[in-house]
Amino acid sequence: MELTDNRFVTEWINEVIAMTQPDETVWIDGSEEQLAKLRLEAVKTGEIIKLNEKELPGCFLHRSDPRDVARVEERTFICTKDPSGAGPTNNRMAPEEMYGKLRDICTGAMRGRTMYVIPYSLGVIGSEFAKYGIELTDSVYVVLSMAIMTHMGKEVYKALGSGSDFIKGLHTKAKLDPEQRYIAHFPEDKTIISVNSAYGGNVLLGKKCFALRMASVSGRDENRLAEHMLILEVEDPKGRVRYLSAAFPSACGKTNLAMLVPPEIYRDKGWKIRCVGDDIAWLKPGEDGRLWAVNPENGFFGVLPGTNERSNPNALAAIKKNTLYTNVVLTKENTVWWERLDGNPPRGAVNWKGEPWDPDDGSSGAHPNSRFTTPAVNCPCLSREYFNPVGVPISAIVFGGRRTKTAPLVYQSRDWTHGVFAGSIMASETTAAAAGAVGVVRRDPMAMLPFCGYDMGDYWRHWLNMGAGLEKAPKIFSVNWFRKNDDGSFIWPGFGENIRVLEWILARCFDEVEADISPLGFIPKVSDINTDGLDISPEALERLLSADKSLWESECGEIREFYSKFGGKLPEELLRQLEILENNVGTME
Ligand code: GTP
Ligand code: SPV
Ligand code: MN
Repeated sequence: MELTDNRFVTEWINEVIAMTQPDETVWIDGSEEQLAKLRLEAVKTGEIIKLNEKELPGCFLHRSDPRDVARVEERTFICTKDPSGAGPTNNRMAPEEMYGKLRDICTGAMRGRTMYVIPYSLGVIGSEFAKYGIELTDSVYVVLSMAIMTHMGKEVYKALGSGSDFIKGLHTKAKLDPEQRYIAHFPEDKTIISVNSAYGGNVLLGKKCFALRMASVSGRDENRLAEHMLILEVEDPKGRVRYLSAAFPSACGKTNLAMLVPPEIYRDKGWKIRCVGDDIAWLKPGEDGRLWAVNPENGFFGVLPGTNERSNPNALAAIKKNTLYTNVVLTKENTVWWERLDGNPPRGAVNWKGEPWDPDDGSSGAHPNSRFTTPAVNCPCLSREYFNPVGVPISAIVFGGRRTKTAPLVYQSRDWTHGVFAGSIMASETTAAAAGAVGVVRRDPMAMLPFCGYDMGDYWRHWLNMGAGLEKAPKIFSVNWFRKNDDGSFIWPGFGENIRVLEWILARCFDEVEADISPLGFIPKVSDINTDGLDISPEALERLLSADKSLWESECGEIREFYSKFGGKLPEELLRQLEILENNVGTME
């Protein structure tokens, strides 16, 4: 049954039906009855596997094609008429050319299949931040995932009314052919088309495609930002509640920081951390001159390997029910396992591909980018503000990445412009979240390299403008939890202990602590990072906070080279900041 007579919706759906030729069209209404029916059907076809109802109630396992396990940045395109619309860091194809390719792939692609019509909202339906989308897909996995990750259901049609202000999303698994895989964005047509994949960020079109790539483009015109950021609520022992947002590249610690459990000595003092978001933040200036943030999502699509009782007990508790697992080990008891969950890899289990698995043979059981999809309400530390449509006021913005040697544990930028510079020069080792080599350092400005939907130079200009319009702009910090000793071990304990750095960051935001001036910016006095209960010497902490002259000399060279790609789009202010950094590095010992 059709759920809307909005002709912008129905005409487009009819066009897609004519092209893809599904056997049947099912309108998703968001009801539990309909979802339960779809789960049953998907279990019958083998698309998902029902897990042990006693241990993991309402949970299912999904296995993706072994050649389809992560985002594909090489095959992700921004398709603008303007040849310079995508900038030097995105792949671009002219719209006609991409539409032509996609038409060939999509024609008849849904024959023998059902097409589902998914209405969803990013942000609470009807709220000021909210934006709407409709995804057409031939994948039940996508329907079940979108039901968890977005505010999904027929109420969206009511909010949309007879208007055309929604993002059209078309997804078909087609033949899952990696050579013909395209994740294509048409910002001028408010359209996303994704073909030949059935995995996560490639196909849940509300996530990276809409909430970041498309929303970053509209954000430029609407005085907003759409960022790859977590949002964290910190309550200190005095009962003061403050919010931070943090941008780390994929698989670099957002979910973990967003669900941080303070160590005992912090808990005893009364510190509390609550989660407002773990992956995406939409930000805009409030009337009070502060920057306000909401999380447009309704669930978590989080990395499983490394998730355990010590690293992220909140995530572990969240995924005990109503969770969709992708690409993990299935045990004899119909439960799941992944690397570093515990020290007891199961015997007689099957690996993420469904093959018999011997934990002693050196192969990994779960895929390194295996993930959970779980509703936000499952998270034990969810902030009460999670669903607040107005959002939360941000005191600090934190940038971070995986750097083995170069970046210090933490430093504060001198002002907003210097902070935008710090974001623009971010670099991080690549991870399994995207197809391609892992562990290679690349520049990933604001953790948005794969997600900024327009020219990154214009995006930096937009960041600078946003700050200029804020009377009480957040302070900007850079962190690195991933510095290593020469023996390859992490120096900083990370995870829950990261609160020690957050404490300093907040103290700086509210003028409660002095700092030292370093070539990079403000750094903590060693005695101002609380190390009580930690096995870390003042010398080691000093090393963590230090910056090496020769490493930063080559860093400056690489930044200059990276910046040169942007030509006239590079804001002058950032070039000035680079000159200051080069000068400062020259004075290092
Ligand atoms: P996306 O969902 O891909 O955007 O990633 P994310 O930024 O949310 O990453 P996540 O929190 O899932 O962390 C990914 C990996 O980083 C996991 O294997 C974690 O165990 C590891 N990790 C997270 N925080 C820390 C930390 O403080 N120290 C160390 N050493 N590892 C960490
Ligand atoms: C990321 O890669 O940053 C993710 C996972 O959060 S995905 O949704 O696949 O993009
Ligand atoms: Mn992400």
